[in-house]
Amino acid sequence: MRGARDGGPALCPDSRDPERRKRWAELFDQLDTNKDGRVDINELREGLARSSWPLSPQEILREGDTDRDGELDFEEFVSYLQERERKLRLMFHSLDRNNDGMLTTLDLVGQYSNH
Ligand SMILES: [Ca+2]
Ligand SMILES: [Ca+2]
Repeated sequence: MRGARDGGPALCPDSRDPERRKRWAELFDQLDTNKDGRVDINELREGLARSSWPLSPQEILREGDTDRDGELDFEEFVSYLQERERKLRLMFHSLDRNNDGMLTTLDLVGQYSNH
């Protein structure tokens, strides 16, 4: 049975970066307003409206919803962010020319939604 548990999304034990993972879990938790462990398009829309991300919920679902059930579960959400961060990290290195680390990839997540 899925979706009947309470509590937040489970953390993956093989995570290489627990801190980042924790941040993502918090973000997911904020988006998942009805706490069913999934983020649907309405929750995405509301969450994006509260944040400064210039992304459309349709776009996030199209890229992130790998099993096409119309919702993001936590793993899909994390995969989406990881893929996004991977791309952004490449961009980051070109932006952060003096390598002082003052740009954060999460800051950039919302700023480059080019397809
Ligand atoms: Ca939900
Ligand atoms: Ca899904």
